Amino acid sequence: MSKALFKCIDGHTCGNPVRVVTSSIPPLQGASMSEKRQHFLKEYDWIRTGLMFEPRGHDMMSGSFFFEPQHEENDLGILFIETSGCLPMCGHGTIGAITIGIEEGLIQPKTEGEVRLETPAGLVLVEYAKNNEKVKWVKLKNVASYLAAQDLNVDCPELGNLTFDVAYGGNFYAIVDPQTNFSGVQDFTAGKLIQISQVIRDRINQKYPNQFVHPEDDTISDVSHIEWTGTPIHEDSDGRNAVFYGDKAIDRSPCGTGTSARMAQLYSKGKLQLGDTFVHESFIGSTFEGKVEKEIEIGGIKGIIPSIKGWAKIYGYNNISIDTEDDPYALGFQVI
Ligand code: PYC
Repeated sequence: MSKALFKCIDGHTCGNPVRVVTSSIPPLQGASMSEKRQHFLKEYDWIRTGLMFEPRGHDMMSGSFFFEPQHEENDLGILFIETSGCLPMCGHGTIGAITIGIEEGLIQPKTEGEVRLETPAGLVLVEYAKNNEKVKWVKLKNVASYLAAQDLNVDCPELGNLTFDVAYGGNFYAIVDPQTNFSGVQDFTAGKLIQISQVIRDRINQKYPNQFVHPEDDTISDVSHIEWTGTPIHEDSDGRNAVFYGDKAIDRSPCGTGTSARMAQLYSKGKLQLGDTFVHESFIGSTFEGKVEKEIEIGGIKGIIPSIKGWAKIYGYNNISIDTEDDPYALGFQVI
């Protein structure tokens, strides 16, 4: 490899970036998207860092590649690439990638209005609606989501002792609700939340080693995201969150896997019921509509299938090169 060229379609889902890479797709091996994810991380991670990190990306950058499905009844496989690695599942990434894929003719679903999507975290059933050539909304029925642990605690710089729950919604989230030492996201800047999240994520994983492991796929483990909650901006929202991910990012969207984890937590605590909707606000005030679709059991734990509905917009077409011979920053860098 000296100069690799990647055609990309750029967009955003409720404010958070999505970059679908449509050329130079790596020839991944594996019998599932989870196995392909492992192959990518071993052999092709330079593509992720080159396209997601600065100078071609930024702290929040997030993208994906499409693959042929493993099972013929499905429409598509997807691999998420992010500043944080390759997430097993990404909700805003799915809404953005489906919007881009349908509007640009990259996806031809077997049934109009539905996409059966193989993700590394499992099968995700997607619905979408169009208005002429534009996708109006995308709704995904996410993977099984559940409350993994509750009432844990961590010593947080500046704030002191914090109590939190851990829930899974495609990634493991430490969810910090308002309490004596944390009044809620409405009273914090994104910069401050990033600063303290960087420290407590490490402390949580050190204090609770091997405690958060997916019951059906042990390649999915540990708290990767911190979800801070608080008072919504709009009166018709049910909740607001700021999700910290990667090394320096606060999600600009309400976070699909974070909203799924939040609904699983609230369901388990009796604060949401089967069929309830949950309008979740991001740090910038954009919203996803969540719904508790189904109750399920996973690894002996009661959980839910949540759905997440949101919108995305395309804003650009990019031909990006990664020149490892000539560019000292070919593989990208982060300023933390
Ligand atoms: O929407 O699931 C999501 C997500 C994960 C990280 C950023 N967004």
